[in-house]
Amino acid sequence: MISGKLRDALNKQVNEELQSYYIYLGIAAYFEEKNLNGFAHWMHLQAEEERNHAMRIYNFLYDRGARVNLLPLDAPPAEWASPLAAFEEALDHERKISGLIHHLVDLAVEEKDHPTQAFLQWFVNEQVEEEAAADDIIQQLKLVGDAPTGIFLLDRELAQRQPAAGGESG
Ligand code: OFO
Repeated sequence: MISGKLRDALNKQVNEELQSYYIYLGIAAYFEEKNLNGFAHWMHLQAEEERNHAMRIYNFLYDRGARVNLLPLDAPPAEWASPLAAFEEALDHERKISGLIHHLVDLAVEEKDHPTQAFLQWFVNEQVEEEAAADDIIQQLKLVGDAPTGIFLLDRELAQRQPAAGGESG
């Protein structure tokens, strides 16, 4: 049986993942508005991954005999100064999420909850990939600067992103 402390912290993480979904949906809408359809496609897939992360934790809580309490979400911003600013916000957000995941692992260790520790390892690794992916795009955007041809080519590249395999993974 999962402890009340860990249950509440995982419930909060369901909310954080859904908040991530909402922020990335907001960024996708901003790209859509700018006719950057490849950027929007990339962000839609990222948003979907976040919803899947929330569902992983949701399902885990029920598997452990706990219940899920859904919490309110904040409205994301509607505007960013540039595609670079939007991706920088995404990376800052992922760094915050990594910190929260690490805190959850610490709590699971304190509570001597081995199943939760094992469960969270997937998220620890996923965060490394997510931070690296956002940082990679930020570096490309910095190289391109305001050059329309560079933005156009990057938009085409981001349009190639494929959904993560395996339903709720990724
Ligand atoms: Fe982007 O992170 Fe979920 O966990």
